[in-house]
Amino acid sequence: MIPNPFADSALDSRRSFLQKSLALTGALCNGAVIQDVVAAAGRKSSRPAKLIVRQKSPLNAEPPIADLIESWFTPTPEFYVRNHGSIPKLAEETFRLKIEGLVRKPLTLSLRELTRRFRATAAVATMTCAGNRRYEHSKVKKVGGVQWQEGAIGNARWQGVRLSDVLKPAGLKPEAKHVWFDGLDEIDHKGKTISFGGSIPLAKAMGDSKTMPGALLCTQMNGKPLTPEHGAPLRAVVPGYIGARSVKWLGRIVVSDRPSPNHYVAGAYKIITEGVKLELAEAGPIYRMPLNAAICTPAAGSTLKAGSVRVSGYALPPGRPGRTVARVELSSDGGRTFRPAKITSARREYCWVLWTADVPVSAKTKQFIVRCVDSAGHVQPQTVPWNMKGYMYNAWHRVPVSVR
Ligand SMILES: Nc1nc2c(c(=O)[nH]1)N[C@H]1C(S)=C(S)[C@@H](COP(=O)(O)O)O[C@H]1N2
Ligand SMILES: [Mo]
Repeated sequence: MIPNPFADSALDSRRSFLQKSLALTGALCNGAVIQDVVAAAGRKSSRPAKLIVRQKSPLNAEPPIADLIESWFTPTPEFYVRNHGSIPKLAEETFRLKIEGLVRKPLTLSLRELTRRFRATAAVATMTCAGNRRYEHSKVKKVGGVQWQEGAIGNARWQGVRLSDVLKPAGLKPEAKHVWFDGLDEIDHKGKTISFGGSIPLAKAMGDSKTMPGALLCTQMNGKPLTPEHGAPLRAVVPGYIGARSVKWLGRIVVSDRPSPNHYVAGAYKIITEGVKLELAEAGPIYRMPLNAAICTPAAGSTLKAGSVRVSGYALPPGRPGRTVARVELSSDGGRTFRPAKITSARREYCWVLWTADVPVSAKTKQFIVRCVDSAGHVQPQTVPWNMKGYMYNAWHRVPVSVR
């Protein structure tokens, strides 16, 4: 049995999260770390975290969005959980990571070997599910899968080792082009038991940006060992890519000349509209997360007083190297005019920003709309085409309100 992480006192776990984070500040003389910890400590409320369970088994849950934007770092108890199967309980002592495929020297590493042999690395990155905001696709025509609202997203400090450092001693063969990740969870799929797999191009695995270390093999999240539901004892974290590529309970890495044949690479996480075999064969896997933004307060359906209203939310840059969020804009007149919001957090590659805007409202105001623009001038789309699996919904986010 896995203890329910949401049942115990989240307040205590938040306290110890902050204590551990502060201990970490003492240990590392790194300006970025100190700033991040200050940002985490600046969290406004100590309300116990409660995730909204969208599915009990397998467990799929997202935080209420008003809580989500209380801090730039998402405390682990408030971080969405996305599982395709049961949460495996893996003993640290017997856990082994295998590295095979197009390598000169296949490796089998214990957790100890992994963390002792390779240099410790940390990165802050936002994780988001390709199905975040999926329920909006369902408004057009019902799509399958967990009906996520805007909460299948979170920002965390991930600690572990660089995948590139681990691949070096294994010795890459010249044909190597892709890296597969295999999870140790067991998933019922059409009467068979399969594992959850991911796949990323080798160039992404080795590092694609000036500021980020490429893919990580993580043992910690927010300064504490990974919890079972977030992949303990080891998970991949691929900054900038959809969450599905950050395989939890990582047991095997395979270097290959092609993407993984695992169902979650070859058969799911593709943009399709008909679901026929040819369409699936033609569509490539989704890798990067899309430019996106959402209003988190006020809640949809709120009744507001005429005057000025504080609107707040998050915005996410697309998962391309070097891209950040340049502007966030709000409209209260149905999208005719937009005003800039104030970005209140750090702006980093592969990380969300938090923002607020004071917006004048009158009896005529029917909704707020947010859209954002990235540092290359790309504007979040007004609408997006429907797709069968409800992936990558990133149209302007509209929140209906009434004003008295
Ligand atoms: N082994 C395994 N890894 C997995 C999954 C899974 O079901 N099994 N879900 C993936 C998906 S779709 C997402 S969005 C992220 C979510 O990570 P989290 O639950 O830590 O938020 O994990 C990914 N890694
Ligand atoms: Mo996901």
